[in-house]
Amino acid sequence: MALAPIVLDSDPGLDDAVALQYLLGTGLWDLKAYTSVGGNAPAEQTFRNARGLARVFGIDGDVPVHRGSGRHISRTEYAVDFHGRTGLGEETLPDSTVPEQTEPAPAVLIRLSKRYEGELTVVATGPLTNVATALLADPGLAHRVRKLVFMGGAALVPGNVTAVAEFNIWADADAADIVVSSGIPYTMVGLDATHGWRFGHGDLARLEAAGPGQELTARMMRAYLKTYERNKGEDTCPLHDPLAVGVAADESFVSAATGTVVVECASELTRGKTVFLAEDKAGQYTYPPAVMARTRHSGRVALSTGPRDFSADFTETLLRRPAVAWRPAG
Ligand SMILES: [Ca+2]
Repeated sequence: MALAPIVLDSDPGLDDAVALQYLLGTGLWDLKAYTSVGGNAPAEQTFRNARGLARVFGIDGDVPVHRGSGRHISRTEYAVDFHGRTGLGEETLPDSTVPEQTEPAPAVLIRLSKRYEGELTVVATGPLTNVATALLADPGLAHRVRKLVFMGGAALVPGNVTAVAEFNIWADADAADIVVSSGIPYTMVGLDATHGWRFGHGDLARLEAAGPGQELTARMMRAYLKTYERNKGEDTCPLHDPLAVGVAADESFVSAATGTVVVECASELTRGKTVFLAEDKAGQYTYPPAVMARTRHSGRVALSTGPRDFSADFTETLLRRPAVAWRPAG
């Protein structure tokens, strides 16, 4: 069976890094491009990280890595320090062995959506800057993509960067709102579901016992666990970005509902909040016509964990796809 074409658009980022490893480990996808976007680290750093990850996971000869938009659409400043000094904890990876691609990520999305019209899946695990930039340049993209699955948002639960907003959406709220109002078929995998699938010290011990090919992954997951322990007092960490990749292949990792997402962009207080208008509660509230018009486009929204165990699948899948042997310099 031919593998399904996919683009992974991410802001690596510790959980982005293992989302890539997980994607490769599933054996389900033909990764056509790996595109970067500013988020967990500045745009240039996430591009460096993406090139390094392509190298250490042994795909840099096959999968082009493209630099994303340098500027977010929302003109907001934000600071990030959650993912460590380089965005990958303390890891500085060896650079890719291939020359830099010159085609920017939004152009790649447009080109691949034409080449694989009706087939292409896009998974976005950072701010939606690249996807929105592509949609502004070519609104037809929305109707050529088979599905967009993005990690972001908080439908019915509190946020993680403000009381109501999740980081990826908050970091470029206008981009997110452009995407969910574009007509693109989307699945939102936000904190409602990602906080339910966790990675713990038992899972880490399995990676640590798996030999040199999992050393980098184990170090990154140890750093990620430490971040959650230090910042939130939790002894496990959520599998945010990997879950979006999982859901792209199998929605049963989450329980989802159909409805419309509207992103708050104007308010200083609630910027980045993803307001979820559930289809089955459509008659319950009254909104102004401009908001009601938004319900013309609906998507799937993960509201909790699903019947299939993602935590178990995640670690099993990583163990099937070790990094290539390399050592940090020094
Ligand atoms: Ca991310």
